[in-house]
Amino acid sequence: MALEVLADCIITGDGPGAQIALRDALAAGAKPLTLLQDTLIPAMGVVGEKFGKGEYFIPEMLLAARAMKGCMAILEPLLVGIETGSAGIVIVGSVKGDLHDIGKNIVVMMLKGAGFTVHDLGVDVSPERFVAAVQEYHPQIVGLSCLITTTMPMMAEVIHALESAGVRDQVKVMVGGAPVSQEYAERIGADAFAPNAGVAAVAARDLLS
Ligand code: B1M
Repeated sequence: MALEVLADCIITGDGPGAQIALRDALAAGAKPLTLLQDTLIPAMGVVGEKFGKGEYFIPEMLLAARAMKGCMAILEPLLVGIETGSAGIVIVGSVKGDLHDIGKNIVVMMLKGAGFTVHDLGVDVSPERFVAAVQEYHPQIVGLSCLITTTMPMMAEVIHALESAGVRDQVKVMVGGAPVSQEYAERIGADAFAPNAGVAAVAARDLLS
């Protein structure tokens, strides 16, 4: 019941209600990762469907996103745990032109939970900023997130910028986001594709093994 209320609060953009339902579910013994994967993420999918059908507009999407972020703030300390950041260094960002960050933030959480030190560059990150961050943080992995088909080519632009700056062979590039596929990742010369945050953490470890 609490789970239905939680999903409904996300879909209707009721942030305070979502946080109460989430805390109730946690108190009843629900696992943080299960709540994220089985309730919160699918609820955002419903929001997307409603937007796609013309039932929701930007304000409803923003309210749902805010409710989701409130819940993620509660879950983050539970998911990240006490790993020390010894697995490697990753920089992550949503590519230029893309303001979606919920999925990217979940990837950041899961990478931290898997022991990586993560530098989150935020959203609308230009290829030049990715290059500068490689030079500043010396990561082993560059993570690119993209949610809209029109910003997908920006992933290839980032890889091109890394090549032009002479740092492409110093890093592995991992790409993800709803419109991205394994085939697209291979086409643009990325080293890994992850369809979700859980796979992203495993793929990051695989890239460095
Ligand atoms: Co936007 N939006 N949006 N939106 N939005 C989508 C993506 C859309 C599919 C909705 C739809 O039409 N049904 C559609 C894109 C269509 C397309 O590309 N063809 C769309 C559109 C069109 C737009 C605007 C253009 C709308 C407009 O202005 N007319 C606009 C674009 C703004 C911009 O970026 N320049 C826009 C704006 C917004 C809001 C700002 C209102 C808000 C974002 C708020 C925010 O993120 N802070 C928003 C939202 C909320 C959505 C939907 C509803 C939900 C996205 C989300 O958070 N999903 C979305 C519909 C949908 O996804 N079904 C939609 C939940 C999240 C957990 O999943 O992000 O896929 P996801 O992340 C997953 C995986 O993809 C993967 O792991 C994550 C967790 O498991 N993953 C990675 C993600 N990044 C990864 C990186 C990795 C590895 C895995 O390695 C580095």
